[in-house]
Amino acid sequence: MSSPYPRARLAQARWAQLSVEERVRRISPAVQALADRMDEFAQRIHEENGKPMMEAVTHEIGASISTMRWLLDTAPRILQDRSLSLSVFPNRKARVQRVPWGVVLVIGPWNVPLGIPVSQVIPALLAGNAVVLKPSELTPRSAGILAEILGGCDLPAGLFTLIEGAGDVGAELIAQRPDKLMFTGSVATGREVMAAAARHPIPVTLELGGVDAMIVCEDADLEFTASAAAWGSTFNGGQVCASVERLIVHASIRDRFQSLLVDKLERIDPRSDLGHITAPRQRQIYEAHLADARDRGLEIPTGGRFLGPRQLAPTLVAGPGIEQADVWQQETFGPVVALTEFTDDAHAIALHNSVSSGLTASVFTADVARAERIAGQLRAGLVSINDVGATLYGQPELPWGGVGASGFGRSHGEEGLLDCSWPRVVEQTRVGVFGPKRPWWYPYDHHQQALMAAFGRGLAARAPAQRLGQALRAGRSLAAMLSRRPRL
Ligand code: TXE
Repeated sequence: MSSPYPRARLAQARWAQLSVEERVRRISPAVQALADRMDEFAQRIHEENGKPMMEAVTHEIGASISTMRWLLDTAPRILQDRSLSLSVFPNRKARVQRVPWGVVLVIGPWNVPLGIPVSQVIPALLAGNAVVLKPSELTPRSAGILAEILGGCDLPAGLFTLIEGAGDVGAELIAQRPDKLMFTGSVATGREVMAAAARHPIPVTLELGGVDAMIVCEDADLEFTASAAAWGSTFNGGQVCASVERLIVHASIRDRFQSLLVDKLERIDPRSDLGHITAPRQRQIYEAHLADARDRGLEIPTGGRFLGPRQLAPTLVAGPGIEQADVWQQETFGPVVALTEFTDDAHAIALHNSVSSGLTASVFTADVARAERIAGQLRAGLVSINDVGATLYGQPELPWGGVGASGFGRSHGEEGLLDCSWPRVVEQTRVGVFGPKRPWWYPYDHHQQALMAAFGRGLAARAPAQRLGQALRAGRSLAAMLSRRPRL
């Protein structure tokens, strides 16, 4: 494979010279292009990925439009130079500039084949980078929408390149040494990608999914919460990084909640509502997790069977010991949800934090203060009170990403945009402010040391009198230094 990077680097050198406002102006037509061809693009994603049209319109096109709109509106503010006043050197001027990485490699997944690349490619371009996108081999046509809408923009040739291929192509593109890597996919591949990037090293952002949990308190609106759980665990056929995979339900309402949920899961229409399996290999993961649950003697109150080659019936798994089962510990990435009960809030928090990943979480209760207390102790990148965390993916201001096995770094929000560049500090001062040399340069002597000691103590002191005392000591030492020390 010939490397796309030399061309990308030439384009990037020109692109980085433009102001952020000019980059915004040039990328802006892509938003309208996406909106104009919404139905056609949604149809393409629906056919290739298997998600319902409603989800293609909302989670792919709609979320992409909201993300792009916000980025275009706010990038000039977020990426502008930031002036700093300095506490140690108040006489100096400093500012932080955002410098593009150069060429950013984005390796995309198949579950949100347009929305996820948009949230990484567009901020990377706005920050002044060139981008090479390697979409999933299962959904190249959906990711190709991005190439089409950017194709109508006035961008230097080679600034954005889409390279199709499987994992070997992704590995080769890492070996060819981009300047920054954004990866979305499985934990196993994330580890490989990070190890390959470490050789150079290339900075990485990893979004590796999760086994996200919903905590249902005894005072929650159970009808509403069961509907949230049914949707949150099954939309896009459950192939969502922030899908609700675990339910932690207060013991006093567990039976009622479970029967409401079973009823709602059974009423999901597989023809119009339930997404199809996109990656055929997912079927083996579903089968393995269900076999593990059966081996452990867990109950499967509904589902647990395939409706065809590409659909698993919405499935609930419950019973004692579920916290050790695969459905609890690992991402099933299908329409499967595991349920257990809690007795008090500390128990719910411990159950939530009993897994190695933490992308999103939710707490359903009428008591917002209680939910805030719980949220403050959950190990997750985003906690929603009374909604499913996945909903917030379409809210572009909110940084998106996880902790632990869910990866690190963020897309979306200021954090996501800043992750597309590195900070360069430019600082300036004048020559000869305190004599011919800086007071801390050679040669060292006891006056200089006394000056630095007084300065340190002055910084530590809170009382004005103490500060003044140290300032006087520092002044005396400085005067002694300037008068006695031979010049170097
Ligand atoms: O993803 P892979 P898979 C999780 C989910 C799912 C599991 C398996 O749990 O069940 O991953 O999915 C490219 N070097 N998520 O196997 O392999 C590959 O071509 C460089 C979570 O399909 O991680 C594709 O473009 N690149 C999730 C991308 O990596 C490599 C989204 C993802 O593929 C590579 C999808 C290599 N060595 C799956 N090997 C989320 N976080 O939302 C593969 N790729």
